[in-house]
Amino acid sequence: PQTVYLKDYTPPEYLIDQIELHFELDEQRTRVQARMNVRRNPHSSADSVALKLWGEELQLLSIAIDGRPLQENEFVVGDEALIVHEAPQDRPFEILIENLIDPQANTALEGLYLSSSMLCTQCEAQGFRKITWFLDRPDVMSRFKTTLVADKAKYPVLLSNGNKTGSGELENNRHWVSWEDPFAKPCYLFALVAGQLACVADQFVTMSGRRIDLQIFVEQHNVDKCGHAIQSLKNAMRWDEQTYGLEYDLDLYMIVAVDHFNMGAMENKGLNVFNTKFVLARPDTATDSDYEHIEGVIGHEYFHNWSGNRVTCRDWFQLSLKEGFTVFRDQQFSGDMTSPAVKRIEDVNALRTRQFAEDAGPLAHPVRPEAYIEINNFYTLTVYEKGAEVVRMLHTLLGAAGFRMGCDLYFQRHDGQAVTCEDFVKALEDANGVELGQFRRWYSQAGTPVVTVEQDYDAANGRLQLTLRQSCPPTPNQPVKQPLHIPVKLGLLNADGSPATFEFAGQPHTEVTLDLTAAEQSFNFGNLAGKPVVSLLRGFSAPVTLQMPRSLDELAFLLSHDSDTFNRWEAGQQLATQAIFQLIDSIELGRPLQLEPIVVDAYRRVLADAGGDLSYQALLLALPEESYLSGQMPVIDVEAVHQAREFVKKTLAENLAEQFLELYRQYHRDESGCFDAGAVGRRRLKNACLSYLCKLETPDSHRLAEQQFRAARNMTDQISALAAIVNSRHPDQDDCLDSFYRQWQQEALVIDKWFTLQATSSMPNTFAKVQNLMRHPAFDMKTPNRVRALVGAFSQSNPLHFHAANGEGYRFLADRVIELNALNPQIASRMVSGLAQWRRYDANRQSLMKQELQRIVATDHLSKDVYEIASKSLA
Ligand code: HT7
Ligand code: ZN
Repeated sequence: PQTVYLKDYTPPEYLIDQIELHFELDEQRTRVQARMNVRRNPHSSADSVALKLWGEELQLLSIAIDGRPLQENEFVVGDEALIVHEAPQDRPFEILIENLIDPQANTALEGLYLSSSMLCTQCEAQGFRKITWFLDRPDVMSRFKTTLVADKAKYPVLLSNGNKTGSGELENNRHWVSWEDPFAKPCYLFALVAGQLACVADQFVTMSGRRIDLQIFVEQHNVDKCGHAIQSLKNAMRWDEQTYGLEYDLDLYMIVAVDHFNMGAMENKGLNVFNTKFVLARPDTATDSDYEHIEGVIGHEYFHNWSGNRVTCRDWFQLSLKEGFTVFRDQQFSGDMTSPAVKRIEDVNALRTRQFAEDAGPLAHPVRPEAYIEINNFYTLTVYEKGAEVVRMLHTLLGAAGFRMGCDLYFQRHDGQAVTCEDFVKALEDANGVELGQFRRWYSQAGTPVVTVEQDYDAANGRLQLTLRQSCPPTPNQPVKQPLHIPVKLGLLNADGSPATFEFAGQPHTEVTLDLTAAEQSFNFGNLAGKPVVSLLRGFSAPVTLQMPRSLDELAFLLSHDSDTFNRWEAGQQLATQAIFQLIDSIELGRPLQLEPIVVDAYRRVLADAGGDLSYQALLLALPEESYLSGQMPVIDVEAVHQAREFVKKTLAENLAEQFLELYRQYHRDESGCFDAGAVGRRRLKNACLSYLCKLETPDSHRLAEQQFRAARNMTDQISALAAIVNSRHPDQDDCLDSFYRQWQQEALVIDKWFTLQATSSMPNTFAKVQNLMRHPAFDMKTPNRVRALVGAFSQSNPLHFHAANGEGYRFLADRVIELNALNPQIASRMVSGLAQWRRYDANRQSLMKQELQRIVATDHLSKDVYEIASKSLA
């Protein structure tokens, strides 16, 4: 397969100013007519007279230029494109193409496909070429007019981008609806939907007083699960006005929820298509976290209307321009809607466990990649989450007001254009009169930098010197790294835990942001009354690994006193991490296990501090995840990590059983349907206590979990109790799982949870259960949510069983990847990631994982998607 390089970018040779699309919709034979106004691009210096239009899996019916049908020798149709040998050069011209497509055969879910009984499209990144031949690249922006014709009974609702301009009846029970989008857009933002859909409607009045119709389309049985999504949309619209001064631009905003979707949602102009998972919620079917994710994803897609749609990407290497920026915006939004402290910790936790692993492995790439075989493989944690961290650092360096001025200039300067990450940074520079030259390296350099710290305290003069050193390990094709511009937020604590005031650069401060730009740099802080405790990288001000040796005492002190909520949590994580690593050493040396009393005391204090934000308190109680701990080991030992972490959890439960039970009782009440921060926090804290208590494996703790499971009237309490049951030796485990299945068998999203709970259980026999679940009538390889719930959850969130030393987990995953490759290459390639980190394990596992990757690469008819990930993993 061919590699595409950023360095080879050239402007398009032709432009398409307008396209009129006419669809005769049918499940197996949809007829597409595309009438395009084409002209030579005055900014292209190419001199070929040929016109190449991308298209795949299409059946051509006719092609004409300016009304004249083309002869067979005037064009050629290949697997990937249609080439007109000589297109008119001296004038704009019209091409009319007619073709057929088969939505029912489309299991890859890109282009036009059938989801349940609904027809819908997914065009990002390059799905439009599966609809008709076109200049399918984001820097070709066209105005779209779309007419949909379909059977009225099967497809009473016919939607596309923009505003509805007409509709009517036809013979044979058919009807038509036409749509026009006044904003020029790249074809990846095109969408159509047809189906028997119910509409939940509302309105929003913008800051300038315009009334916008909001419509969510779902299957009839889901109408009662749209309230939260519509409220989230209104919250997002208001927030973007207040925070960025950005107003919605059409009169109508539509969201359609579909069962079959490769990702979370898609920001098509005026017509978002969503995975049902990120729309539907009712207190008894969705957890508090589901409610938060829905609000976040609804916000994310809405924010794309400016950061992505009005200002779009010049080419796909610039993907983070829209995705990194929009993730940053959705993170800000979610923080403002819930708790900024909790949201920040959750985001950093995900980044460090998952993106850091990507950045340290064979698939590492810069936020702005330089080469790809299949662009769908670059919708990665690096482009999205690290990209958001890069934007966050710009926000930190410029301050909130400076960042806003930069964004204003960016949107004003580039409205209606397809631009680059460079254009974004330049707008921020120009608006603030600053120079961000070195900062740009964050876009081009892969890998997670490591920052080390050396402290030198001069007691006689009350001065502290910190020497910071940065380095970055080699990544594929980047053996040597340049120093980055790293903002490091710092505060100092007095011996009594209060914030210290100190002198830095001649001024008194309680907090500063240091600009670390050199490989090694020293910073001096004066006017100190005594030796302070340093709180560094506050708020996780840069996506780096901070190596700062600390004693358990110092960590316990910071856990009690740091005024920075992120660093307080981080101190607790490091305390637990150090304790777990001591135990891993003992396991490997065959010594008895013992938990340091200081750790128990620290958690006792966390339990006692019941004031304030209970969601935050629950996070303080959560031990670092196994995957995060594994990421810190030179050679991952999955069994030792699991055993040591379980030991800590059980020991804390034994020593603090009374406190856990007391807090559980204090906050155990039925507040189903209530989603304010207080109720959510009470549920989180109570369920964290239950999870500890169940480690006791006593009849009392089993009873507590089962009572909560059976009495719960909200999904958070029900699934938390079931998780505690499934991860313990509870005698009624199977009965609870069966009764949950019977209760929820009509609710696909709840059944996904049922699959995931079983796939992620740490109990023995899990692999056999997973194999049985593959044969369950509710399992379906053509439904991405199901595949993620079972195969994805097992291979990515059950390290203990997936990495079984006999290789059965690896073989299982490779078999699934090979099956999926023929059905849905995007989903197949995402599943390969379970094997990509093979170099991190012992020799036996390395060889077993490699063998499976080699088997995948040797498969006939391998998709570009899977080939790229599997072959790069082996390289
Ligand atoms: N911009 C959207 C990306 C997306 C996508 C990409 C490839 C294949 C399928 C897809 N579905 C959605 C989602 C987003 O980031 O908002
Ligand atoms: Zn996005």
